[in-house]
Amino acid sequence: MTKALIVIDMQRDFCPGGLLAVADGDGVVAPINAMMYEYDAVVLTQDWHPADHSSFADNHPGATAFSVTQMPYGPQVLWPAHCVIGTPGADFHPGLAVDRADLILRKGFRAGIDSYSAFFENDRTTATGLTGYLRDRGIRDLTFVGLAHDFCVAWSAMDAARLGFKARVVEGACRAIDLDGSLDAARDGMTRAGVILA
Ligand code: VGL
Ligand code: ZN
Repeated sequence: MTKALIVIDMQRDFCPGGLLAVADGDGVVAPINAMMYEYDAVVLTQDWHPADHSSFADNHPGATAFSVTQMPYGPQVLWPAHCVIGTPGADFHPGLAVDRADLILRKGFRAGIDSYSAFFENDRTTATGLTGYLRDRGIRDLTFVGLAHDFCVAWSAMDAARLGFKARVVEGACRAIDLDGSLDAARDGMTRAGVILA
């Protein structure tokens, strides 16, 4: 079976010193680079938001970061501004072996809707196009790594399993935000969706 490594959001803003830093986020760069050689295809995702993005707390007067608001498509965590298009924080971590990637998929570029998953935006219906790309290449076996374990990695892996891909998360090559038990909840959700946690 053709196998792909899907590297989620390994960007400066999710690493120490970034605007939405995940603890030890940069600690997974070296293991991910090493894993890239074991796959037939490598896909990188890139969180890619306009400055007026509706997931940013700053764009909701009076709201604090990490609170939850109601969006037309459901509940949405309000984040500190991060991965703004064209800023250094949106760049990949400088140590990531970006040249090994076949595809770089950007997500979250619509101001009115966030996109944790690499497959569907947070309304759960707007497709990013990744499903078609993988199916057209005959890729059915997916391994997920990157940031953040409990948000974009988990949502991507759960969607992959629901779409009928073989979906595996290598937890040692992920780091979590862990907001109010979100890592345990994400692990639970992934297991129930049929994702293999390795
Ligand atoms: C992510 C929150 C907001 C992630 C992206 O990559 O997990 N989390 N945007
Ligand atoms: Zn984001």
